[in-house]
Amino acid sequence: MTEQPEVIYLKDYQVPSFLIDQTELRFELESERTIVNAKLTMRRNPDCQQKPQGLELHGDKALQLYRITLNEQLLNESDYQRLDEGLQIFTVPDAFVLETQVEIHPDQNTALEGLYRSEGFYCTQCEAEGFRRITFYLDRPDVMSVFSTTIEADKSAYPVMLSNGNPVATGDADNGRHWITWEDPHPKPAYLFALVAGDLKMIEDQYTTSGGRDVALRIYAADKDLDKLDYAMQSLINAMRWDEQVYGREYDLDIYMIVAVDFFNMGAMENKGLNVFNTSCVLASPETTTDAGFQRVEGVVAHEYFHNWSGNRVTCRDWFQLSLKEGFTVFRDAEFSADMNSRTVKRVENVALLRTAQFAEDAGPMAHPILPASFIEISNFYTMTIYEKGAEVVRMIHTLLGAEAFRKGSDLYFSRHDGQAVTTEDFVKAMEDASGRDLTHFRNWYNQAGTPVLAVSDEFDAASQTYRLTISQSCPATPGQDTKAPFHIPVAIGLLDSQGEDLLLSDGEAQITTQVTTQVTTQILELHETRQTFEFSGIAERPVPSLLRGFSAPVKLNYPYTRENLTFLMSHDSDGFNRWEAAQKLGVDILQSLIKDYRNDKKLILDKQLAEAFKVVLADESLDKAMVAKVLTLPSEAYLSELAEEIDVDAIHHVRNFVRHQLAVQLETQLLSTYQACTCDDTYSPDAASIARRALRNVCLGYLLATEKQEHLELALAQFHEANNMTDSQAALNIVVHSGYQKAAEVILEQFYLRWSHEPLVVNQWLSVQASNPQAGTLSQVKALMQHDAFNMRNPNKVRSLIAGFSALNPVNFHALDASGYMFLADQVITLNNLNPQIASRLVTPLTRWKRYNTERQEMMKAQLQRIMDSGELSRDVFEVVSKSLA
Ligand code: 0A1
Ligand code: ZN
Repeated sequence: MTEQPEVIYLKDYQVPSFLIDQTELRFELESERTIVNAKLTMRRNPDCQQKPQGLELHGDKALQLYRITLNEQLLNESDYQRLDEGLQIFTVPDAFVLETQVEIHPDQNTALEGLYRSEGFYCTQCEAEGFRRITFYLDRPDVMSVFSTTIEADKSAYPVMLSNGNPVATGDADNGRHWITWEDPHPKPAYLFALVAGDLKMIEDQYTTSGGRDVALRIYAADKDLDKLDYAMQSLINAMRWDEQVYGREYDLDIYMIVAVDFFNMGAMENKGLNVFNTSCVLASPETTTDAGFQRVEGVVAHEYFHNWSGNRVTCRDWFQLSLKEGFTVFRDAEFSADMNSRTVKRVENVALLRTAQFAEDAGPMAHPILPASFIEISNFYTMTIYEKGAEVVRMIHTLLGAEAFRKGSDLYFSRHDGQAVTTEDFVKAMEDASGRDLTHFRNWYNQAGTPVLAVSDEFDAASQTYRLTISQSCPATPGQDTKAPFHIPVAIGLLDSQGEDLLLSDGEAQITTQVTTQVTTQILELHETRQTFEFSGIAERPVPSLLRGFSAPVKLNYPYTRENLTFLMSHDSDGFNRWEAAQKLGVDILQSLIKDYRNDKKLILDKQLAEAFKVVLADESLDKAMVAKVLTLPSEAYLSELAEEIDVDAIHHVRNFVRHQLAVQLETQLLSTYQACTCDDTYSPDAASIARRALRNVCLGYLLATEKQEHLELALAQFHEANNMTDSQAALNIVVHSGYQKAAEVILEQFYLRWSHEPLVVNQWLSVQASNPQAGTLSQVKALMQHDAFNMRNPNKVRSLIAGFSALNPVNFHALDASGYMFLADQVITLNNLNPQIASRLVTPLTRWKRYNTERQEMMKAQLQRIMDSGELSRDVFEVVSKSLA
């Protein structure tokens, strides 16, 4: 905690002065304290020009230092000094062994960084800079060391003791204690270190890699959760196979372990050979987990597994390079999920997330390029930009190079940099070298923040049968970057004739590489300039353009589509993503004009086109039900807010509800018959077809309740009571509660809690259904729930469910004009600033977006940011976000 924290700049990067070849750790876990002995075999870094006399190690203030020896000589206080956040030893030789002994207090660690306790278990979280809370070290990713870890603890309370690598020795000690030594042969940075100890149970399976290595797969959890681990295991095996098939990557140790813990700041962590997971990303059972939950488990298990290559074998030189591992790994896990499920549905979900959360971040005070130039607290940079936009940038390279050259590029990247800590530049260079493509201009994506905006216009010349598309690009200013150079943007397009058939286009790329003109239906236009015109010849009639197919670049695209164009594309576009996109655009267009009417006190009348288009979609049994569900879902309030010049929360909420009501009334018969057609009492399975059926059924149920007819409430209540799976019962609960049937809501909320109070993850859903309720009175309910047994301010999952559930997912209540929502959030941020800075700084996000609202709300939001600022000593995490928001 500090008043004016230091800003760290990428331009100041220097190689480390010392290296650590070997790290030997010994943990003595005791009830009140833990003793950590560290033996570091160190030497000067030959690549470092400077030859400092002394050595500086990172180390948290809270480390209680007992002793230091250098080459077995005990140092005394004149040989070293404690620094604000480290330790300086005044003189060291060129090569030496340094031993330290410190005491730490995992029980008191509420920040959940370093070694801490989660319920009965000890566990660690070292990324990004948690290792320095365990011992003095060179806690930076470019210092890679071989680790050996010995853990000693009480045998009955901590029968299982895990660390990275392989167990090499174990034995009993005095006083009912035991010990184990683990050795990890792969040099790794400290952020990939992990330790777990507790009364854990596990399931085990086995995988033989394509190269013939037998790998034991173990997933550990509390005894009561042992029955919820099978899906994660199957997902892990699928991910291992997929990475061999698609990227040629094999696993490299004899054991792969995953441990589920209740208290965790993020989703999961890719520690070498010993992933630590938030229970929310590993436990899955039909009774307790929704379809979205199952898919999250599959995606996160794969994500952490894929990090073994993209992150662990090849890691980051410094934390500015975070997107090197995260962007690439998100791209890899998204492609895996697309291959395991429906590719189009996965893409639609990703893009919806990107366009709401990431675009908003890129337009806000914390906007940063995927390769940031500076930070105060690196934990604040585990962002949608680093992860999701980073993945989009890798996806664009894939699009530009094609699958084959991209694979050559990734092979080259992995072989060239195996065992190294590298930069995003190294990644792009490998892609260039393997493919022969020049990505010089493309590199702007790494250094420039902001979402580019494309304006597209077209003209058709019937006489010469020529069609021209003119695309202009611009990018709004972001903090510290007033002007932007143009980006290199791949725009995938198709042209539809009046029958809805794709026209054949010549593929420019193929022409260049093979001198043969191939005909394709989707062409990648490469935009480099601020304004470029692309010409298509041999076009007999004016086509309807299908633009940015598959969302080929993370941009906003404007083209003056008529509503007729959009309904035409909804039913004819051969690109599944763009069929959905056409529906979204139609919805946005209609909603935006109604929002304008509402703000001008005009009577709201819904254009018939939307109901007609939805009717066609509902009637078409050939369509994928998951896509029907997506198409029928109106653009979210978050997306409408993102698109608005000034966000009018109440107008958006009111108008969206009005449209839902109108659609529900007009399509009631079709919705009801689709609902019934999708009803079946099979045993639960999280396969794509079953998920699709449930998704469509629950979208229909949501609309039916919007009719406000009692009979449909009965339908929802019946579904709630009869469901054999959490997806259907939670959907019914959510719909009833959010539709304002207060009495019925109270009854089923109570029943739900009584049934599930022993399942923390289900209770979290119960909290968030209530927190996100748009009905009046929610804030008092949220405040009451903070006193409930179900809530615990020290558990990030509870905080996310209840507090973020309110502030981030309940715009009408959070933005109440009496500022009550803003004051509530500021109070919680101030409390959490002391308990868990990472969670506090994430929580503050909705307040940071104050510029997007009218002046009245702006003033109230700023006042609460200022109150946080003035509330006392702020953590670096909260200081950075709040000060940048007020700047
Ligand atoms: N590297 C992990 C995410 C992660 C990041 C930071 C953490 O603590 C500050 C924890 C986990 C991943 O990408 O899955
Ligand atoms: Zn990751």
